[in-house]
Amino acid sequence: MSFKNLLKTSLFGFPLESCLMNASGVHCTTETELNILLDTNIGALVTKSCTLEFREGNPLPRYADIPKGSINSMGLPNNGLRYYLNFLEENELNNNKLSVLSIAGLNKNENIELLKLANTCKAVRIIELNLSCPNIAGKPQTGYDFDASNVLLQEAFDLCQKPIAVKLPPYFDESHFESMASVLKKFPLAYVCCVNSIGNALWIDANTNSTVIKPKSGFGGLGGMYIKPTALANVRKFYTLLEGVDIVGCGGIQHGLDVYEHILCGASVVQIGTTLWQEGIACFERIGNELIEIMQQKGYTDINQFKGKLKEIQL
Ligand code: RRO
Repeated sequence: MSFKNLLKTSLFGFPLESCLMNASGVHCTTETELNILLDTNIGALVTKSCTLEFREGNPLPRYADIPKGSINSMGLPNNGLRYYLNFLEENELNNNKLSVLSIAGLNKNENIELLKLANTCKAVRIIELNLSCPNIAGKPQTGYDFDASNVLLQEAFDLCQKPIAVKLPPYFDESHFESMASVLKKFPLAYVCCVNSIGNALWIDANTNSTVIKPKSGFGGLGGMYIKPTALANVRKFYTLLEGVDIVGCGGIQHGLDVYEHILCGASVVQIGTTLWQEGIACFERIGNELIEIMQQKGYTDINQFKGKLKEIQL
């Protein structure tokens, strides 16, 4: 057996060669970037969240590396739905990866239009509905409004026969985990991805007394190591509250050990954002090998042997 087999998993019944994939927004906006991902040792890929039409996004600089992560206020720059449907159609038959379409309408009506169009495209296998873009001035994140999430999901499942997944913002309060879980339980979701960046963070450069990104007065989504504990808590909470639903972990994955911890909390697959941005596609091979080494040390031959098996400390 090849060691690579250790990374095998499945997502909504789709068998995947690896539990690693990109996070939407990183290395997936252009066809060139997406084609490179197709040639990479990952199990699935997801396209940049899209709107109906091309969007330029927010003014530059809108992304900054910071000591243990990143801050961004990209503002949903994307090439429009048709572009990503074309990519999926062109690659429908010639790849062995699950390609996921991410959508992020600026309002409910746009999300409904996106879903209607995606529903008619044979090449769309899973739609990741982004309920958590933190970077559009004046547009609150749908995932923080439980009633609006419920209404949107109800309409989405009424009109769309394709499998639908959600990308959630991070939650920080017990009651919010429960409120969102009670909404999500009503729908046969393909997966739940926890978490998007922590919105509206502010990183400053004290040398210049200024913000490090320009749009939204320097406020943006925080990613990287800063958010791993929050991401793990969200993965764990939704794994336990939504029994049987696949959880995709995202947040703070830099090493194989971070993937191991996400899986221990219940993730079936993990998405890598900041590290992919900073290191490029080589991160998948490195992180995969690090995870294999941990699994071998612990005697695991399959991620299902430790998935969700986090224990409470015993004194
Ligand atoms: O494009 C963005 O500003 C963005 C999006 Br859509 C998202 O979902 N998460 C993020 O950190 N940035």
